[in-house]
Amino acid sequence: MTDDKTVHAVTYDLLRSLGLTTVFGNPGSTEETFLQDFPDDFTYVLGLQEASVLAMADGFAQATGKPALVNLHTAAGTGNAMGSLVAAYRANTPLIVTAGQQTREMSLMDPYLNNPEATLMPQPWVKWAYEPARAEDVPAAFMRAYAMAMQAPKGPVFLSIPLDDWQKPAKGPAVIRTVSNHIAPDPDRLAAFAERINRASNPLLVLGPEVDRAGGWDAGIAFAEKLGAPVRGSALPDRISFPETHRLFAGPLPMTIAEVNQVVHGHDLVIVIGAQVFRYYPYVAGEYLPEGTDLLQITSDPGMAAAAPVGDSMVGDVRIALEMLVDLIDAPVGRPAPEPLNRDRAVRTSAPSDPLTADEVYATLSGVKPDDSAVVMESTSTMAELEQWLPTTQPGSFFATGSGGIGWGLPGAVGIALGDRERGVTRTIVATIGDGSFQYSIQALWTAAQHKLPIVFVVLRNGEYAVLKSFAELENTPRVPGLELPGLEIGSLAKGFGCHTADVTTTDELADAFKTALTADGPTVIVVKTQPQLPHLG
Ligand SMILES: Cc1ncc(C[n+]2csc(CCOP(=O)(O)OP(=O)(O)O)c2C)c(N)n1
Ligand SMILES: [Mg+2]
Repeated sequence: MTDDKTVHAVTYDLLRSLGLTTVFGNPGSTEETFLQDFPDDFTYVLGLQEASVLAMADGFAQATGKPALVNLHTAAGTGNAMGSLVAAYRANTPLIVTAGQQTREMSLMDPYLNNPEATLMPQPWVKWAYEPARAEDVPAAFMRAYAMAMQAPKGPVFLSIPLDDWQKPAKGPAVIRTVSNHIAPDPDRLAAFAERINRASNPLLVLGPEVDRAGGWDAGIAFAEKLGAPVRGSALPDRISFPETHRLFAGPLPMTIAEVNQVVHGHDLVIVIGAQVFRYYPYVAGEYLPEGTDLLQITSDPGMAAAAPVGDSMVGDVRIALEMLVDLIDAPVGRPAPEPLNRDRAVRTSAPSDPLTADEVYATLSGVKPDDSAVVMESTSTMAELEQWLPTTQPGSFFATGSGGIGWGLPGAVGIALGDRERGVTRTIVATIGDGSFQYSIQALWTAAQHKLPIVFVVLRNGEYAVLKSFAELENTPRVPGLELPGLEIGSLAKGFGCHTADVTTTDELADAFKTALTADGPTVIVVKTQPQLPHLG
């Protein structure tokens, strides 16, 4: 069969069939051959720096639950995107990341803009990196990339494409294939796990980020309610998977080996579903589990199953596992209901502080935030206050960096808002971000303004990297330089990118500015002056 279509035409046909019609990018000369004659049914979302481009695509993919396509400028653009790529990899976000490459004709001479090691560069933060051996292989390479990105554990993949490939003749139409995206757990092992769960007298359930990502929110609730056990979330969650106002919710797990040990003490079984065992951060030594506590883990990620230092693991899709398990466990008789979580919401009779505390900021937001709005969190020293005042109650409504790298929240919020628009959902995104974290990918504000996205950024202007001061105490490292942030006019920056802005210092001003932002046509950046405070780390 002959076909005179180009690689360009065949690849766009394939992308269209796969639903990959939104391209997040920042263009260069090595990408223009891909972008030429950009079809009307495709959308190009321009980001002004690649850290933003990639994190916006991540947010978009997370909101839509589908993979997203990214186009970067050869080595330099890939380099700028790397930090965001780490976050996408850690959050298991399926992304097809492409970068232009210099002309094959000149490759041997290492011309200007060439990336001689294009497939090494994004490693190890992609599941697969490939530069097609021949131009004709480009469409099939995209198909393979898509299949790789979507198989569990999902994640980013990378294609480097020489700029002269696009106009070459294709070898016929693209082959469109499907692969499994959800793998059920081994039924025998699941039955054995169920038996151990049924034998437990005082189990603790941990539902991690993977549950929400897998669409397992309702299955998690059904399982927890039948089990009648307290439910903890992961420490430092990138997604929240269980209603934090539910009577069984017992709070997130702490961040250290020693404290997790204390929290699980007295439980004869910890059932960890969709989470790492465990997400530790500061090193505070201890035993992983107390004497007499057993652990079961279910995750779709074989690497995470292998990495757990204790307990027995099973690999499989966590939504499927929860739905199968609920029928295999017995409702216990006479298990006492767990103590309801004490939310320490002090009733304030005195005037608010000056500057405001984080507690006062979130308390104020809790009075004005719409119930159906989503939260993007990147205010590193105020996580506990956020959880107190703005608990997550719905699926797909809490997002944070998957890697611990800051600079994800701002562009992530932009991508989530774009993803909501794509799937026909109207809701406000409330992005609470530290004055330090706000700077890393700040140019995503421009994309938010251009697309008139319904985002309210609340920037906590405490004038420093507060959490790092806590770390300096914990690590006993006095006189660390570089922790102060004077002289940043964040409102002016946001205005320069085309956002509405407000600078506030009181709770009334904050509430008013927030209400105005809810009716604004486009994003608003509210900068609220706050007191630095030292969070508890471990
Ligand atoms: C890309 C990246 N660079 C540096 C860090 C180290 N880091 C962690 S928290 C933090 C400070 C964040 O400050 P801010 O957003 O103002 O929040 P605060 O702690 O003041 O609440 C820094 C620099 C990081 N996590 N990621
Ligand atoms: Mg700060």
